[in-house]
Amino acid sequence: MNLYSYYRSSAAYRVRIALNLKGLAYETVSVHLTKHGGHNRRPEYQAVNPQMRVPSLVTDAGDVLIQSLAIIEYLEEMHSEPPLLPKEPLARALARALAQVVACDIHPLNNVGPLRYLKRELHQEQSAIDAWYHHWVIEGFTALEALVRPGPYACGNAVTIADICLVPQVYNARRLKVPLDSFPKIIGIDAACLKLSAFDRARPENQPDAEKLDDGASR
Ligand SMILES: N[C@@H](CCC(=O)N[C@@H](CS)C(=O)NCC(=O)O)C(=O)O
Repeated sequence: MNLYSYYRSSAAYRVRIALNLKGLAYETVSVHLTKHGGHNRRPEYQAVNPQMRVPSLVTDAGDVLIQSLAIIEYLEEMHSEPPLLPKEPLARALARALAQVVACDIHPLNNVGPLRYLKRELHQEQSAIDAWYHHWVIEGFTALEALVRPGPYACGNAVTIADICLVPQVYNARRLKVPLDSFPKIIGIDAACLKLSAFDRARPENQPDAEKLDDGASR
């Protein structure tokens, strides 16, 4: 399989974790999101994913999947072990809900496109954009801190899709210097997950396209 990814993309980071947890081999195809206005905007990538975002996963049969949560659910349906969703329906709903707090409510507001729009079209100062970023992370994390189960993971003693979404969002929050002292449970879950090789290998700094530069331009 080929994963169109960018080392710092938290949506791609989610899929890397899921692939690693499932023990599925894949090749990284790097799509730089900031160089030359974003290589994701090139026609060759638009032909892969008309939405021009990462991640996209191309299966061995050549099928293209987009949207990290849809890709993760596809992997779950094709490769049941280890499960990324609890068996019991209420617990499954909670795992999906926690994942969606990150993927549907925090991340879209702090994504590359909206932040660029605030800067370039609405002419906001960087300090206002940073305040916006911090606000939505803190609001979402406050809810998650109340919702997570006694650890070590977000839904108890097994890793789920909730952890897969949470860890990349914590990475982004740290990179953008959001104060996390009020979220001890989230910090504990992040630390427990990062002890697992599947999470560690998916970290941005462990990707083939990792860069040292941090221009704050891509989330
Ligand atoms: N909801 C999508 C979000 C994908 C997404 O927005 N990816 C960002 C990077 S984290 C991206 O490719 N942005 C490029 C752009 O907006 O130009 C998912 O979960 O896959």
